[in-house]
Amino acid sequence: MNLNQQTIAELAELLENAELQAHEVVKITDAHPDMDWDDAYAIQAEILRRKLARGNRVVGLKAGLTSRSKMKQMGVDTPVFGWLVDTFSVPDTGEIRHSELIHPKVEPEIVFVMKTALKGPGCHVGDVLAATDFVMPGIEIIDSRYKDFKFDLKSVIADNCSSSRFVLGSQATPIAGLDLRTLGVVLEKNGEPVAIGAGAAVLGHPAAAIAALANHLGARGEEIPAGTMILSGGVTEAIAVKPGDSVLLRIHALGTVSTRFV
Ligand code: 0L1
Ligand code: MG
Repeated sequence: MNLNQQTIAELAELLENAELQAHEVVKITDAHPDMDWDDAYAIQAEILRRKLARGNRVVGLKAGLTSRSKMKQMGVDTPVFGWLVDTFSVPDTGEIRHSELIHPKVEPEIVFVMKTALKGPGCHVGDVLAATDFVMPGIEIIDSRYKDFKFDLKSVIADNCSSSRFVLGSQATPIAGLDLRTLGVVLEKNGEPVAIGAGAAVLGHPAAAIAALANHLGARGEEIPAGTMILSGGVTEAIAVKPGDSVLLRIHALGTVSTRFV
């Protein structure tokens, strides 16, 4: 690590204040070009520590930048990982206050809920399928705290991978007999399809994103606990939304989920 604890705490406070007060900041690597990967995840962990100290609860984990279209959109080439807390959760068909966010975008996700714990290293798609309880459709609302949604990989990891809100569908589907790679995904905005894809867009198989998360945590001596809900990453590029927009996601065999920005 190249940053000291005081700098990590200051950067975590800067980024969390930007989230809570809905304002942009310049990407933190501009002032800290020597920041390394461990520093980035340490800042992310410090933001979570601040939230837990205020009584927030972790309700899930996420993998991000797991599809080629997302990697291309953001100009990066590796997945990233983050956490989700209770205040990010929005009920299916519920409303999201646009003014609480900076420049939100929505992305369609295949969501896993784990039956048993998963621990890397060496975790593979088969391990994930064996450990999965069920899958659901989910809309993730990402809202980078960085100016113009522009960042590098270390800055976005520190910013908890742009996490801000998520909406889960109400249908839980067991994966037996499902090929998650061929599930068709249609994201609609105001009744019009705006992004279309299939599960295989996520690292060839969405379960590969969960395996990558287990291996990432395993390298840190941690695991995915049984019962964890995990967003496996946007199947398509993310779509910007404004107040008044309605968003509906349909995933073949998994059902629908929707939200509205007010
Ligand atoms: O969930 C995601 O794929 C987002 C990861 C962070 C990058 C972004 O803000 O697009
Ligand atoms: Mg996502």
